[in-house]
Amino acid sequence: MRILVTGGAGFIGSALCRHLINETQHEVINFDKLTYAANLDSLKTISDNPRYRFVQADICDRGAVDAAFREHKPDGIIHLAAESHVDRSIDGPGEFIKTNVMGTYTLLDVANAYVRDGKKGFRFHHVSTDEVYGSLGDTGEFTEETAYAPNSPYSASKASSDHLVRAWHHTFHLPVVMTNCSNNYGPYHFPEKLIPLVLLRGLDGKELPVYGKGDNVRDWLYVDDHARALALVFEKGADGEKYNIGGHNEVTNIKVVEMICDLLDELAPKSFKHQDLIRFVQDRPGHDKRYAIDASKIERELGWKPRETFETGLRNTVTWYLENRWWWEAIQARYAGQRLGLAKK
Ligand code: NAD
Ligand code: TDX
Repeated sequence: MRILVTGGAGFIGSALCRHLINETQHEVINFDKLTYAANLDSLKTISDNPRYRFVQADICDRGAVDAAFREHKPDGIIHLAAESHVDRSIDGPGEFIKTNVMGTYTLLDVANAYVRDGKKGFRFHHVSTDEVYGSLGDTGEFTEETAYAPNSPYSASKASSDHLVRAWHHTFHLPVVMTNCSNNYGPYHFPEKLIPLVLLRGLDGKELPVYGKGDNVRDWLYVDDHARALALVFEKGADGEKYNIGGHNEVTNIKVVEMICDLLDELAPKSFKHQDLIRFVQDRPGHDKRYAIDASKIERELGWKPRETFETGLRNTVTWYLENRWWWEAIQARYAGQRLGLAKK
């Protein structure tokens, strides 16, 4: 199949493109605007493959989306392009509404016209987040039936896009599948997010910021496990269905940071203990307490299971960053790990 992947130069999108090219026979058209979060270096290993092509364009630009559909005639779309960082959505929500809501609308509208014009077997796979379900207390997990209760501008924009996809399926019978996953981590992760931020600051001997008391819980999913799940849902997911994807790895933020510190002590030892760099800092406004995913539907119906535990995945990740300085040193010129999202004017 020829798949239009939006956001294929981002963290998860690039893992998906690498997976589709290396592990399947699909063709990939990577449609990406190349925002600050994009990195074509993440695609170096596949960019010469004849089954891979790249289009630099904005999903909000209807003319460009139309042209990509006309020229490449995709058999389906896996839509990942988004503004993805919660802290940035606090500082500047506008881009999140534009890309995540209007961009998704534009893709749906073009895809719908394409199907109505006679394209057979097309499917629209929308990639979303567990953050649309809001925040959990000490117990329970998000299922596909959990009511939406987004709390940040980011999660509200993703929830809006989920609703648009649902509506296009219900009203226009556009063939869709949806996935909502928990926090991803792994190689090629932009260092604004907790794990790569702490890893790179730790390597530089800088203070490691933990928001609030560090007792917020995230459910970590190794990015290559996620990429396999996305390909599987695209290929085998039932029309109109939604699948939650998670790695069964609930960990408090302070524990995540301590684990990274211990790995750095082992793999890149310094004269000090990395845990001495930990600092508790002002909390994120509206900080969701806990996320946890019930992934039993995708496991039961499609036979997917994560391969990495948090211990193995985190060790792979730290090792990868230590061996691939070329990738992240180039990014540090654009973003050096400063605090974002304090809602200051
Ligand atoms: P990312 O920020 O690393 O990458 C986003 C990509 O989208 C970038 O390459 C960027 O250039 C591109 N993009 C942004 N605006 C665009 C536009 N208007 N037109 C075309 N391209 C545009 O994001 P990510 O972490 O890889 O997340 C990918 C998707 O998965 C997002 O939809 C996100 O909401 C979702 N998601 C992410 C996580 C996570 O932990 N990272 C968890 C759950 C869901
Ligand atoms: O410096 C930090 N210190 C800190 O304590 C940063 C950057 C984060 N945190 C905390 C906030 C969160 O509780 O760590 C946790 C993880 O933060 P992020 O890496 O920013 O991820 P999160 O806000 O949980 O959102 C991520 O998972 C869901 C992705 O960025 C989203 O795109 C995805 O939908």
